[in-house]
Amino acid sequence: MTPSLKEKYDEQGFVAVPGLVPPEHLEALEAACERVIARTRSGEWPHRRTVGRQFPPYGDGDPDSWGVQHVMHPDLGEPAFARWYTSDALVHVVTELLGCQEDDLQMELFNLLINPTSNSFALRWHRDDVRENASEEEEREALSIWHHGTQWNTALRTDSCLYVVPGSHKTPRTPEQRAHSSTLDPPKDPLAMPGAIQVTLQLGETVFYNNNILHCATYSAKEPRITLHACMGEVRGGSARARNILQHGLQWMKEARFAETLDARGKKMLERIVRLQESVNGDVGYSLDN
Ligand SMILES: O=C(O)CCC(=O)C(=O)O
Repeated sequence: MTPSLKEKYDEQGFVAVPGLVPPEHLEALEAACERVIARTRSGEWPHRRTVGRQFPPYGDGDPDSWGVQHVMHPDLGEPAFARWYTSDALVHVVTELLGCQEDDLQMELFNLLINPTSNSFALRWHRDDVRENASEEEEREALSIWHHGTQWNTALRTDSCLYVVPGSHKTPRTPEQRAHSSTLDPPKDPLAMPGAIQVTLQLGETVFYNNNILHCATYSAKEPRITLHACMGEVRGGSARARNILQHGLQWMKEARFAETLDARGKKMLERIVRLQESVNGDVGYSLDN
């Protein structure tokens, strides 16, 4: 019997799905991406992933960027992003992967991954919410917690930047894998990591992944990258998702003018993340060090 999407996702820690950018969304997304990338590269849009900084806080140290943060922010005035984030096709796959109902979904991050223009860049091997110096036991315990969320990359240009180790969302690193991932430096050859594969996405293809899968990425200044990078969770995740999501700074989502840009489904998803933000006391800190 062919395994379902969810079975593949649960087993491998990732699954690729074609066709989640229907023609009625593609043109508007392409145009919106072009505008926000230009605003980021010109320095006008301050929320960006800076070359030289792998994880939040990204700071402002380098004029070159490898990502545009918060593409649904009302200051960007680009409704195409939220329209797609709340679209039927996407929401149906996410509910299937999470095993939840639409009424459980919470709005989370929506960013854009782009190629730097002057310097190639890479992210080290990491799990998004487990530090690389965690002991085997700490790693085992962290991976046993189901975070009730999924992250995805959707390519608007052919994209071969991401590398993952299939199945590693469930198991601590072997001593050899630990040796390849215990420094803060990006790998010279990602495929030297035991078990690693390169993920290639064609236009419109999406890879959903558990963000605690062991993964890294390389960004060439010569290859155009325009990849929608987002995540969605469900309310059962509660505080287990808080640091991972709120470390990116989502206070702007509480502004009434943001809710006004959303349809009825989006407004309900927004209410759920605002509730999570309000339930968290104090600073959530950061998952990983730069
Ligand atoms: O560039 C990518 O595809 C992966 C990005 C990533 O690993 C991250 O944001 O933690």
